[in-house]
Amino acid sequence: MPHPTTYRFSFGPWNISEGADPFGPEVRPVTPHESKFALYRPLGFEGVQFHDDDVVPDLDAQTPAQIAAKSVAVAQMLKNQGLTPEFVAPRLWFAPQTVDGGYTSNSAGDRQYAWDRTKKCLDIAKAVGSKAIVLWLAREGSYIREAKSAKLAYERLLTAINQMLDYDKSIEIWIEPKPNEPTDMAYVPTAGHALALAYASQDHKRVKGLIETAHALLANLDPSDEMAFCLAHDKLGSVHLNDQNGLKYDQDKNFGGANLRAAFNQVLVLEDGGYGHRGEFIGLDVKTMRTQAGSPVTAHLKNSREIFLLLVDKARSYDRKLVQQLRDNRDYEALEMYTIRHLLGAR
Ligand code: 3MF
Ligand code: MG
Repeated sequence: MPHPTTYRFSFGPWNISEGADPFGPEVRPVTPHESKFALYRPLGFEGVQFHDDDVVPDLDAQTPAQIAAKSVAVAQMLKNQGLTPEFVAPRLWFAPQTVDGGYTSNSAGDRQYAWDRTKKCLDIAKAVGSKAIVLWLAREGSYIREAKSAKLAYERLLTAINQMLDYDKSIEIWIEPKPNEPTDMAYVPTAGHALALAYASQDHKRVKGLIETAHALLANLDPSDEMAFCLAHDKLGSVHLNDQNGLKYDQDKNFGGANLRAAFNQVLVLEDGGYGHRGEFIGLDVKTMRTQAGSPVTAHLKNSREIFLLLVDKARSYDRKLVQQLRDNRDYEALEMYTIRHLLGAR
């Protein structure tokens, strides 16, 4: 038996939020980024996930020298706090140039903006010492089918990925698939699409997937299978564990909060797939409930981490011999009952 993995946890500063939603404003005062970083270690987290402008605010208005200086300052702050930058993601969904997508926009000017912004993101990743960037392809899709050529869009995505691999010869690119929201239909909705792009690229070893529970569920897929698919290709760069109650808006609920058994199966796949042995992070992408009092609210992060660790205990005490025997006997009724009893702690 290999040593049990000691998991390392990460989250992004956006996970400590003020509670605004499309129907109402903030309900808590803003917590400045600088004070968020001090919260990581005490909560049991050591990895920080960034958007490019979480590192360098107002990025589009900064000169290269300003970008470099700010990145160095953030790298130093991380060092002082004992934190590791897990990834940096180009925010390609906020600027006026990304209203109809970046890499797949019909406008050559917008595509140029997307590439310029991506280069800044790659520079920032290098400067803060992050080994990966994440592509959550928020607006690379369409609201109506006739709006874009999907074939051309896939070709443009591949070209953009190859340009990134070329621009930075050591960076890894982790694609975070999501089937919809904000677009009606996204071009990279599943792990299968992400890995197909990876294999088509000029250096596939550096292109991987980041699987988010809620995004897989929005695609009506099982998140543990999406993770297993990436693991089978040695291409699970990271995870965004959370939960989702059915096919509705992206909820980012606490891990296991909607479906404990599905959460257990994700933990089982990560455990059995050797995830984390090379320092991969257990990333959480969870949103605090708008109803929660206090500021800053961090209970959802602490709780999701604890739920994960409780499920690791369940995964480690899951009787593999019995499971094998029940599989051999093809007695899935008994296997299901054993699993439920195990999860409920029933004797
Ligand atoms: C959107 C997401 C995003 C991404 C983040 C980093 C706000 O549904 O999940 O979180 O995870 O942009 O890629
Ligand atoms: Mg996410």
